[in-house]
Amino acid sequence: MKSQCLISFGSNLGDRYALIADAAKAVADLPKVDKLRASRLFETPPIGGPAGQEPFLNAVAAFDTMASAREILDCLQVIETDLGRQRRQRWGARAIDLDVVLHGELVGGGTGLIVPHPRYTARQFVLKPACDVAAHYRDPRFGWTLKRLAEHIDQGIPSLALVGGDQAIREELCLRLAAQSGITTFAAKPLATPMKVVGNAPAPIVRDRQSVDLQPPAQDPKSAGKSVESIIRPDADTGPWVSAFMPPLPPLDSSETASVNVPRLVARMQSTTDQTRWPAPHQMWPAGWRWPEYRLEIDDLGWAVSELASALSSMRCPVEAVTADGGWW
Ligand code: A4P
Ligand code: MG
Repeated sequence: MKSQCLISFGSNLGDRYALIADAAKAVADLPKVDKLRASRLFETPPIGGPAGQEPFLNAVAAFDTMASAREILDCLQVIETDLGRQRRQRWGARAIDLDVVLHGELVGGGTGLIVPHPRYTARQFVLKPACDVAAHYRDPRFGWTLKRLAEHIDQGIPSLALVGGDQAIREELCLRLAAQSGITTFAAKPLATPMKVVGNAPAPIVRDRQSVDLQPPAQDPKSAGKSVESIIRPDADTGPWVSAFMPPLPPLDSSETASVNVPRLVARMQSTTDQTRWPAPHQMWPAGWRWPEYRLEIDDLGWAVSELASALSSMRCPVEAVTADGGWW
């Protein structure tokens, strides 16, 4: 079956223009790649990874293919090697990085492959180029077009709601983020109304959304900015935030989705080890979810904290076009 495939290019080492152009030519020449369209080239500051890296050139390409995602990744890795890619350090400077972002309706992958790419939803250096050539492609997990996703990430405040894992780990991540990066975090959702005992059973908990989640700031947001809070009440000056719980989400068709107290992404936590690195897709992405996701591995909490901070940075990083069109290759 023919699939629409989206791949990303990144280079911040060596002759970036030549490397990225050679990579695009090599992909377009693959026997099962049809009608390749490249985005413009963009320059972006490095997000995450070791300090002192040069800026990236980033781009994407969309094409039709009869090849599986695995076959495409295998080909991309051969091209990376041919162009001199050396893997010294995760997120280290690289001559060329080629990732599979989307492959038709595929959700999952296998050993060494996850599609959709687990981090692309937060990255304007992927989403902005993608709007050049694949604005209408949809993420198969939550059904949004890439154009809508790019606009959504650009609205409100860069923010993530942690889900999955256990509450203690979510709170630990929030504490470390607040301490290490000064990011505003919201730790635990309080109950709006204390439980009342009726006979032997607790009465249902009534949550008043207006008063619990949307109330205006009761204190100077700047003093709240560096601490772990218990309810979500940022204002436009608060800066990026992370919550250890899922706040109520507005209807998808309402303008409230752009609000400062609505998380841009749900960060779904995945506890993995080398033995269980690639769990079944249904474990990663339960059905029925309609909000855009970021997949976060939490087997190394130190790494997870830096990845969350990087995800927030990548939502608003400068992404400047350096070519007028996609003809650079
Ligand atoms: N892998 C799993 N799924 C995929 C997929 N969908 N596409 C595996 C490609 N590879 C996938 O990748 C590590 C392993 O991921 C591979 O062995 C592959 O089997 P890698 O390319 O060897 O190493 P990496 O790129 O350092 O790691 P990672 O975690 O993939 O990094 P990312 O997420 O690609 O981020 N800032 C800017 N401005 N521009 C960038 O392009 N890129 C990164 C790297 C960080 N900061 C950046 C940029
Ligand atoms: Mg990669």
